[in-house]
Amino acid sequence: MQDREPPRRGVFITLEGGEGAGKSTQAARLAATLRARTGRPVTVTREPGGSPRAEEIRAALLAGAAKPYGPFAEALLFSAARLDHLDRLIRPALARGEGVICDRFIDSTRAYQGAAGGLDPAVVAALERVVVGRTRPDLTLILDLAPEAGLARAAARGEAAGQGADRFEAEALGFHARLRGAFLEIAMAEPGRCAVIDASAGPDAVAAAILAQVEARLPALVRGEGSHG
Ligand code: Z5A
Repeated sequence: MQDREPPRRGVFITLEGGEGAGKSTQAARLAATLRARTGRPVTVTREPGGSPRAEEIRAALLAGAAKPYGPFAEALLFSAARLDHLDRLIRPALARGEGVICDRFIDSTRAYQGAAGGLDPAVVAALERVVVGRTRPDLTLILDLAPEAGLARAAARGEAAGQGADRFEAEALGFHARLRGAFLEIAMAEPGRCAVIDASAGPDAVAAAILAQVEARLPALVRGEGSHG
């Protein structure tokens, strides 16, 4: 059988949090900073999506095509997208020694389909085991923001682009409050992997807080020595 997980030399960082917390903004900023400091390639990617086939699944998921089938079926589709993304983009980049920064990953499945959607955590963990295997993030930055503030940011951006709310943005405020609690619980349960960042400040202050965590937790990466701190 083909080894899905070749030896890994690059660093894998994920950003997580609720809608409009600033993940995309900060993923791009962190990548630019790391490229400038280390002179090494850093790929910015996202979930669902990140590879051509996974982007097709993303379009269906965000249009709400899987919602009638319930959180288990949605989790299977997010996992199918993740499998392709891991095989085609994330694992090859890490094997080449490149950095990978991913906007959402396994913790979004735990929070959205698990804690907020009601899917049994044992099922979520089983999917992680078979789909993600050893390709776990070295560092997960959880951008914490009150859901009202995040949804307002996302709505303002949507209005500017002439777009309405997607399948998840359209959920009630209680759903988003459960999500926030779920991300904070993940951070408490895995403090070695996760750092909580106050995302209510302006983009420069959030970027500085993120960089401080990366410097503290992955010092070799910031020194340009590649792999783990
Ligand atoms: N999902 C799931 O259910 N299960 C899974 O396993 C996975 C995902 C992987 C993907 O949507 C959806 O899929 C997501 C969860 C679900 N739910 N939704 N919706 P997406 O990728 O389209 O959306 P998102 O991940 O929630 O990201 P977002 O809404 O685009 O937000 P963001 O990336 O965190 O924020 P941003 O784009 O950087 O910033 C949003 C706006 O705020 C923008 O106008 C910025 O200029 C502004 N901004 C950014 N930072 C700041 C600060 N610091 N202050 C003020 N304004 C700011």
